[in-house]
Amino acid sequence: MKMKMKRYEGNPILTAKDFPRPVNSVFNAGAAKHGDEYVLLNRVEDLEGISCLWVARSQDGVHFTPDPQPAMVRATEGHYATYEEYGIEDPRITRIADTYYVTYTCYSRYAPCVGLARTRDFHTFERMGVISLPPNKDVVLFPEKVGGRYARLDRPTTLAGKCDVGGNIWLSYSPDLLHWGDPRPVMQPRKGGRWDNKKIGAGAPPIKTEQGWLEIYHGVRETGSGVLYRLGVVLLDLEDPSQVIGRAAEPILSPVAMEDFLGDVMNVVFTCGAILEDDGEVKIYYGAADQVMCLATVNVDDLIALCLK
Ligand code: M1P
Repeated sequence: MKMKMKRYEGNPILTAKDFPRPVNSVFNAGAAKHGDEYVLLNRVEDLEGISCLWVARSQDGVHFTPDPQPAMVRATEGHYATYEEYGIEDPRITRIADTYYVTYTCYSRYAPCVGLARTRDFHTFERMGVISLPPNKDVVLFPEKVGGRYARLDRPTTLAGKCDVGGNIWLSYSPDLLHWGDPRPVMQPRKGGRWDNKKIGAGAPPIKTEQGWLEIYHGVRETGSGVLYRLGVVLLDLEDPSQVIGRAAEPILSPVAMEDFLGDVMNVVFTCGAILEDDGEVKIYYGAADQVMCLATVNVDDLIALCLK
């Protein structure tokens, strides 16, 4: 069976021009369904190059309208200012019970680390804590406890040198979403000239399927003209997500459309959010060229089959 990934013909679904004030770019949005509404929590970069998180809403998952104001901007005073000095980026949304948790990258002179916030209504957001040391990013929470503990994937950035590779995906556990430990390596960049040979990072929060946790991740390859970001898919064991059941050999989405090149960072598709619909369609929201938001759809069974091939 051949996987049928369909890019929305009206891409991009959000651009800087859609926002009520001048901004540089909108990309890498977390995604959720909240009641009748689809919500994107977008990374919006201002004209100075500082990112904030900005909600856009939709009735159909395709046509989005941004709120009048951002939902979260970097803290400039108080406890969080230390971590968010250079902005907040790349939010992922996970619903656990009736609360939506947002993990996001906090940027500062100390390198990226990870913040956790929560909301119930997508109007007010409450910061809960900083949940990693730097450098770490690309954190996604699992939507339910695994073996009685909260679980997450992250990417502590090991430097090359004596280490074989950097940019691996790890699993860790927590009793309360704030304190994390018991880390286990999950997967590494693949060697050789493969599409994900330089570094990888979790993309959308894991989707539970009967066959395992389905994780859409990004993989990076260094090329003569810079980095090339693509999306891939992997199936993790339901009870022990550090165990890979199957990892698709090929990427599921690559930069090929005009909007994937025409932006601040060309050759990039990058996801922070995907929604599984009742009919099996997966809506993958992705940032293109670190400039605009786009949508692609695919059947969940096609993704699972690709992992098991
Ligand atoms: O420019 C491409 C991406 O680069 C970074 O990705 P990673 O998480 O792999 O380090 C991030 O800055 C991301 O926002 C950006 O899209």
